[in-house]
Amino acid sequence: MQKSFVMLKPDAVLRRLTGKILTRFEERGLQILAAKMMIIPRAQAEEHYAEHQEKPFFGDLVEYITSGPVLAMVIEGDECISLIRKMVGATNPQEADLGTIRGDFAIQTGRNIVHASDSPASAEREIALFFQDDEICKYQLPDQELVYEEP
Ligand code: IDP
Repeated sequence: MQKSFVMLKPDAVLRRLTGKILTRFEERGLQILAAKMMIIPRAQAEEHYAEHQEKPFFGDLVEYITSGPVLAMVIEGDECISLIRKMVGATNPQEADLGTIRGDFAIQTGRNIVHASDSPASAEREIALFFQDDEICKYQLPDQELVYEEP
């Protein structure tokens, strides 16, 4: 089982899309281990996006991500990092396939409504940046043998 850090950005929250997006992850069979609404402190946003520090859009990105509440989550499932990236779609919503979250709900890169870890290393780093260990719930879903061949 793999864990991914997924965050519904302020535009998703303010557009009241959180329920619709969460439903997609749940209906896929994924398990939500942690979820919290928060306004990200500036320093934490800068750390989260540290790899983009030198990019021209870095300032706007930090403004955007700290502009309102986000829903930060830890989601678990088999190979879920790449699976969730596929569900999220391309960074630029204009290039995102229909049926993906960005392809269905967003138009511009700077307002692309959702973040999802792109590798096991970033998932580990991002989860640690947003959650304490005791905020991540350990529990068994009752339908795992229906979702997985070998739960
Ligand atoms: P990702 O979110 O699909 O992993 P990254 O390249 O890691 O994409 O970029 C992080 C975030 O930075 C994007 O989701 C988007 O919000 C923002 N971003 C990336 N490129 C641009 C850009 O060219 N203009 C404005 N914002 C951008």
